Amino acid sequence: MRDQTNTRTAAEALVDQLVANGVRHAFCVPGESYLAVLDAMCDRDIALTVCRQEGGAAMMAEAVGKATGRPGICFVTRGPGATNASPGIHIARQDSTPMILFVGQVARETREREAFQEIDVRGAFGSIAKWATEIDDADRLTEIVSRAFYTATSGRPGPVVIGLPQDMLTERVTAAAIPAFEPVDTWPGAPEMAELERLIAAAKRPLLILGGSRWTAPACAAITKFAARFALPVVTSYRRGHLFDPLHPCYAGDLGIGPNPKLLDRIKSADLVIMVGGRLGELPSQSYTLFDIPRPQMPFVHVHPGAEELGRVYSPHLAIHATPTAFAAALDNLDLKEARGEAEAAHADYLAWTEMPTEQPGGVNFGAVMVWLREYLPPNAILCNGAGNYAAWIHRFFRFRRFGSHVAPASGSMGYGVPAALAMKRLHPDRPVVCLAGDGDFLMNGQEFATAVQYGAPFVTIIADNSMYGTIRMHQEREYPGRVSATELRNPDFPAYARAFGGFGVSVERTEDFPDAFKQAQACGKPAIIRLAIDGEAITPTTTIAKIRARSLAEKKR
Ligand SMILES: Cc1ncc(C[n+]2csc(CCOP(=O)(O)OP(=O)(O)O)c2C)c(N)n1
Repeated sequence: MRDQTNTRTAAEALVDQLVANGVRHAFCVPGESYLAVLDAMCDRDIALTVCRQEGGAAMMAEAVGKATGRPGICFVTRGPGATNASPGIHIARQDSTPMILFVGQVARETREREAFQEIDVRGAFGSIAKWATEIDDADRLTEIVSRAFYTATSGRPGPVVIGLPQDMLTERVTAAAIPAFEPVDTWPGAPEMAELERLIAAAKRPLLILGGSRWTAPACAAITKFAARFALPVVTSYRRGHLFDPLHPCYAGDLGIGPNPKLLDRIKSADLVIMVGGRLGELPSQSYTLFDIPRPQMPFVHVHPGAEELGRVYSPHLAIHATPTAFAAALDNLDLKEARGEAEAAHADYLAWTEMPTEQPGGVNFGAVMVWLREYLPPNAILCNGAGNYAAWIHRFFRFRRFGSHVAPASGSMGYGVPAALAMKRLHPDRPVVCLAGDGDFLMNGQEFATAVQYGAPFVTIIADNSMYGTIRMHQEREYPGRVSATELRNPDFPAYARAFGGFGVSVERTEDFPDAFKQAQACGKPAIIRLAIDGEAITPTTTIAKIRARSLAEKKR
């Protein structure tokens, strides 16, 4: 509460500064360590979502950072709260997402006694956060929070973690608020763009790969215009499918797990690859086999907002230190009269690979479900998911038509879909939001279904229930055929779970029953769970457990 002296507590100054920086949503699990912040939230214009576990809260903040390009905000308490939040920090780091995690900390005079739940914020988060610090002096709070916004968003974005000693938060401060930050753009230089022009003009089979963060809808539109001018095939990197309309005639496909073999051939035979925004990490690079390291076999242009990423793994023929937004805007000036790529053939390959669902064992064909959803959902729908083999059907058969319509962890963390879907529904109450989850995946943060009910956030969760940690079982059958260990699951009755939490639940045993179930789930106006009975044999869109096992056994006999 404000006193008569016109000073604010450090906690009030902190919340004011969040508001000044455009923060409208924050996610938390409360703790006695930061009561002063919770109190300051009472009279300020921030929608605070109270969650059931810090992992969920941190993933919600990460999802907001991913979707908006501005730091997602999360508050947790010291030791157990902070460590519970760590998966969100790891995702933000690997996915280059701006976020700020505030950790209520023990009082300064008890520090380093291993006081109750004390955590060394700098030590614990030093290697996974972009910056981890603690505010020791209340008078420097606004300076440090301002820096956190710049650090989280500049260059290659990432997570910042800030410890807030409990006694510091109630000190009175006179420091004025620091003006709102704006992310800093890095523009490509004229010599680099001239060299890019020369490389494209000389190429017969150039292609673009889009990935990473620091994109906007106008940047995606500028890239689309550029690709269309020169018929350049455009590939999207793992979990970045929303950067390019898959029905645009230049779209060549998704480069992630289980990509179209024809797409891989096309990339391998390209005579110029231009990677914009992403890192070409382990999954899109097909376990670092697609391009030679350190020097790719074909002319390779890497455009990245983080100077330290250029030359880190791949030694590019041309490095362009620029944000995707600035790079895309600069493309209009390229003068390339003759250049033509092979977009038409690439797009035909993409459509052929994704048009029809593959045959699957069992009553529910998840590919057919995804095809139905892609036709039924409007382009502004947002899909969220975590990790598991079920996601292979999303990547292959769904079509993300708009920037920001897919929110999923490129870092492959399970448990992400429910928190992300809730965060998206809080941000965009008018847009349809669908969470896709595996049975294992869902229960990693399934408790946040209660948060969805509490806030009346009616998104639909579709659980592909195959009663196992399918991805790991698949690897198990490849490496140790027939020796099933720690991958079987006995699941709860998911529709009953939904109802017990105050939501809607239904189980679908046959593909043809899915459309009605989905329409009912959408119409009920509550958070909903549709459980799909997926046959355990249907392990990927193209193979079965039995086939993988038989092949591995045959190979081992040789
Ligand atoms: C937090 C986390 N823990 C463990 C893993 C390793 N992992 C990847 S996929 C997977 C199994 C996923 O099972 P499920 O959600 O049921 O989906 P399925 O693969 O069966 O479709 C596991 C355990 C992970 N990626 N993330």
